[in-house]
Amino acid sequence: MSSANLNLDLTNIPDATNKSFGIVVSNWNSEITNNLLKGSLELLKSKNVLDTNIQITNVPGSFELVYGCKKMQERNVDAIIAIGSLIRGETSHFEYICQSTSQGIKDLNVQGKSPVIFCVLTDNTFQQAIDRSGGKYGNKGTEAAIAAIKMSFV
Ligand code: DLZ
Repeated sequence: MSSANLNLDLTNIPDATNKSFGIVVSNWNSEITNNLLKGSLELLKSKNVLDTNIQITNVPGSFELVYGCKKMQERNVDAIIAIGSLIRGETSHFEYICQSTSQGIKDLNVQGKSPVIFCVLTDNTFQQAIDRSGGKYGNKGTEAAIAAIKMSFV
């Protein structure tokens, strides 16, 4: 279960002045994904990542994140954050997109180019997504940026 700032150990995050990052953002549920992006950018900048070392691309929905991240890997950034927000509907469509997106991003990591951080919320309700994108359970975009910095040193 999620709780506020549970994984937010700000003391052990290295300075990332010379690191480069790609962020691929899904436009679906953009109110949520824009807040996740904001959290990621604030954290990266707090660790001295230069604006010129952050490349952002947008894709229509979470299903397209895998393709967007694969293209981003070709730019040789040190780490990539995949940002999306999947919210359960009335049909099984949600499960298919969750599965394919998470498996696809896992596959990109197995290929061993730039690491891709999974910042895709998979919620049952819109409120749960709000709670995790700058609400009462913190901002998963911030946590993803911490993971991206740490992976950029691996
Ligand atoms: C189609 C769809 C649906 C129903 N729900 C979401 C969602 O909650 N979050 C999300 O990121 N994308 C959703 N999509 C769009 C798919 O990810 C994809 O963009 C389309 O199926 C086109 O390939």
